[in-house]
Amino acid sequence: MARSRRIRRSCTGGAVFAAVALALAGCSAAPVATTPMGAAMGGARAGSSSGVRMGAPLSCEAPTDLPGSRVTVSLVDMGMSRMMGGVARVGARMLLVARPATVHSGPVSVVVENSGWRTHELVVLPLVAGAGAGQRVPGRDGTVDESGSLGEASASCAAGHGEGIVSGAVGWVTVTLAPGHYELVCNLENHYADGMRQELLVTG
Ligand SMILES: [Cu+2]
Repeated sequence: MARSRRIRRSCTGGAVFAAVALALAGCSAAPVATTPMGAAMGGARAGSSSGVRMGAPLSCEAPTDLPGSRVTVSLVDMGMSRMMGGVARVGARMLLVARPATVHSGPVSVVVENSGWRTHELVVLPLVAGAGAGQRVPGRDGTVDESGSLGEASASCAAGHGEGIVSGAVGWVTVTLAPGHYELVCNLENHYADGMRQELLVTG
């Protein structure tokens, strides 16, 4: 019975991560529940309970000596086991998980790992006082306003701007952040609406 309770906790604790664990790991592997990230990425990389590989293997790594604090962002396409191509519809399930979600002000190196099957990117946007992640309203083109962007990682296996981080690639960017609230987003068509955003808190 004790085992039953442990499994139950891992399947219900932590709203969004529980959803990932359920979707990607089938809520069956006890070890993945030790940390939210473990739940998300363990499931993504290990494959689903049906044995279908759900996450794209990474083909490169960011330099280990990037300046400042390091935030690792994992991008995941859920409900896919292979490249499907085309523009993502609104309602496609995607996930952007940044860890840690709080860093000190100053240089921050954001390392973006695309374990998804689609091409993605990562843009650092300021959040106005009182606003939360996910509150921007996409325009007709399915993207949000990037005014005030502090930088982006959109190159495959390279730093800074590019043509997008392809499936399995890693991109990175170093930005200088003052204390405040920021939103990390993927701003490819419909990806923001589909869940690719998370707040980053920068403390003094
Ligand atoms: Cu994306």
